[in-house]
Amino acid sequence: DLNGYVEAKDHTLVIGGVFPVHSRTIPANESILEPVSAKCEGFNFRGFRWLKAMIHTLKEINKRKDILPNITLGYQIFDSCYTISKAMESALVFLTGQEETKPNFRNSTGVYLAGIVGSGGSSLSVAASRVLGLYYIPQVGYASTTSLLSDKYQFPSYLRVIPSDTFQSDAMVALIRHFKWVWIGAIAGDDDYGKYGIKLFKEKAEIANLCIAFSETIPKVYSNEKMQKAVDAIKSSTARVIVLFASDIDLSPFVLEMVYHNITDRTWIASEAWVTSALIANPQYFPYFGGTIGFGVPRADIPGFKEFLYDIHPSKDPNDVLTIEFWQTAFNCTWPNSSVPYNVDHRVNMTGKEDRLYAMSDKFCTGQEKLEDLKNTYLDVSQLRITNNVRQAVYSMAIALDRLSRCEEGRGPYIPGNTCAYIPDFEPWQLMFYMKTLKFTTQGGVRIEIDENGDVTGYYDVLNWQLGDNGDITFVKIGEYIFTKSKFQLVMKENVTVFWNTETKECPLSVCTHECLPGTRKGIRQGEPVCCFDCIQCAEGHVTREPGQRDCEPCDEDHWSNEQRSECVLKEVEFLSYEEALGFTLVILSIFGALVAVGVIVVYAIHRNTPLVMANGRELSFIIQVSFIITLLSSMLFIGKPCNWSCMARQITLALGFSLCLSCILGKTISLFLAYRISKSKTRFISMRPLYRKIIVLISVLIEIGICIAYLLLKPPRVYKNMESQNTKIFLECIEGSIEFLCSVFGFDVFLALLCFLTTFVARKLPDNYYEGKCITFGMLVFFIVWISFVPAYLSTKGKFKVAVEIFAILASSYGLLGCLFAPKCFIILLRPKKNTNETVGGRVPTIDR
Ligand code: TCR
Repeated sequence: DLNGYVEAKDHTLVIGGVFPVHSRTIPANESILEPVSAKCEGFNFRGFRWLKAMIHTLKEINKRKDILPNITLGYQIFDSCYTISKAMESALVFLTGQEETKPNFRNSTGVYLAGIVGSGGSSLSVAASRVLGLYYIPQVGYASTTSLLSDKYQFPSYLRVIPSDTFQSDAMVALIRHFKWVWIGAIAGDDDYGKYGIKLFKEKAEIANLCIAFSETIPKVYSNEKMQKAVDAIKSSTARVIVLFASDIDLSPFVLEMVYHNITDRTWIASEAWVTSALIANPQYFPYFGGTIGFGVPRADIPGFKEFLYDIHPSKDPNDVLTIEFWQTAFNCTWPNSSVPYNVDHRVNMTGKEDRLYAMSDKFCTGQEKLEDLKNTYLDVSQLRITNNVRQAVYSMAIALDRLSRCEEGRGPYIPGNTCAYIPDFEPWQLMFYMKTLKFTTQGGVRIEIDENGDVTGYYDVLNWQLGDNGDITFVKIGEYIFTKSKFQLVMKENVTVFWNTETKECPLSVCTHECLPGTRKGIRQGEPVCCFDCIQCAEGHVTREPGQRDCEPCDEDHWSNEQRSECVLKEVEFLSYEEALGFTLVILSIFGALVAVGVIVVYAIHRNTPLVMANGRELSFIIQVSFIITLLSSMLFIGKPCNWSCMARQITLALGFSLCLSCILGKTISLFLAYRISKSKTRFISMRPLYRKIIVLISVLIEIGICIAYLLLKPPRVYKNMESQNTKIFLECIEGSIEFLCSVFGFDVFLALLCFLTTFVARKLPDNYYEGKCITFGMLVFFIVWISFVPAYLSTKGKFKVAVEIFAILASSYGLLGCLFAPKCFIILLRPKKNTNETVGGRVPTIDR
């Protein structure tokens, strides 16, 4: 069913041609049917033009008399559909001349062919499978693991009993993550196995956030230049862990290279193809490859196999060339009268030049050599891994054949008519049906289930290369990677020690840059892999607690970052406390002031009947002293840790203290003022009734109390944690609650003060012997000056100093008033008692209090 053109009749020779006239084949639907040549789609004009050009040229040549005069050229041209299988098919048609979907199944042995086990390496299986797939001839692989072969569109008849490399790359990533490596080198063999294997690994590593430091291939045909490229990459990279995806045969020149360049201190992650290879696991290479970790398919014991292997001798069959060669190589001798050359090595050596070594051993084999004395991979049955796979591949084919042979007519799988196939005359695609769904349990109890992609699942042994007691490399099982349909899991054994080929004999660290310490975060480097980064210190107020974090987290509002930015620490809470010098001094000052006021009271009480005291108004003076004590002591409420009640108390007591004090002074000044007015009008002195003065005091205090109560009830002041003004500290302060209320509370005091000032100012010239008016005027001035200068000072300070300024103003104004009002009087009472007599007082000045 190949599309194409033929013109062969009456021609002497035919030239074949294959052109991509179509771009692809149409995938066949369900394929237990007979194999058919795939149909194509996507007509490709360019390819068609190429085809036409060929025909045209041939015709032209046939017409010409100067080229091939008596010979005409025909042609047979096929459409490759741009597909390998189609191209293979046409190639086969060219060769066999059989344009059919069934080739000659009776093969060269003359017996029917059931299927094929094999092609070890992936590239080989791929090539073979392309042809075998055309006819659905079952092919069971035992070692080809490339993921490519899972594609049933390209390789419809390929099945295997070894898991695909998809699982292995998963396992490698899991292993790398287990040991916390992130910076990984990748080296691949230059074939389908290596290239697809490393590709899968890189894809999965990327998903797992690992970084590939470099990715190189080992050339299949020795090339010094290509090899050096890989060696240089390994040498110059900081990656200590390198994944090596290649078959052991391709690997051996690379191993020599490592030895030559003395590259040690690397941990190799081995792919399945070389992890247990005797070629590489040579004690000689242990300094370079010791500690290698890799994945091996499970090993098994095959009963009777060892005996079978030992049953070999060249004398059994003189035509068995392979046995003779085995014998010659193993015992380093020449078998008499045989044509088998001894020790032929066409290997390309390290210089890149090929040299052939023909070396006939002059020693003849006797046939008496003992296999028992031989230390040879052939006889080593301790690592039967792939060997066991071969066995399973053969078994699976046999079991499928067995199932086929048990088919009951009329109940068979083939449509139409539910027919069966019969041994020996069946067609391979009929066996394919049984192979595709094959599930069986081996003698060893291992379950094998071939899935729709021809793949199996299972588990890998995680092996570590260690030096055994006898100086050989042993593969110590350090864990298992289990992968079934439901589970993908790396289980490391706990009680085995892993050998590390590092200087410290500890697990290596494979990173591009070391993890960022707490307090710093990762900063990306433009254009470099994510594993290479800078560590940037967090900004103030931001921290990273664990190493290696990507972002700094902000501390919450009560906390701030410490010096290293590794932790949020509680912010320092600041307030004016009793313990510190400033607070303590202020307390002393206020107590001292209160004591002074008490002292004045005592002095007044002792001298209560002296004219001066009496003229001053005894009750009012007493109340004023009490109010001084209140205001002075109220300043202590400003010190210490503020809380809601102290915030309320401090403003209220202060305001009330002042209003009491000022209203008493007002009582005095109003009397003076009235006295002054009366003296001006030249009428008789009358003094204001003391009762009125008390009423004034009472009213103003009541008003103040009213405002205070409203303030407390409606919008009381409360504590506030001020975090805005400084980052590292919390200021515990009181906020007013309502600035309007606060202003009215103190506004009323100011109002009283103003009244006092005005009334005394007017009456200051009144001649009284104790300069009462002048004293009060002066005291009020001090009061104003203190509070006016308080405002800017208060507004420009912060935190506890704000409170200190306020206390200072309270103390200063109280001291000022106390001093101005009572110091001169106490001076007279105590030191100039002569002045404090009736005659000096009497007659001239009105006594205001009686
Ligand atoms: N898959 C490899 C070949 C291979 C091999 C082996 C060769 C595997 N394991 C063991 C020799 C010994 C795994 C491939 O090419 O697919």
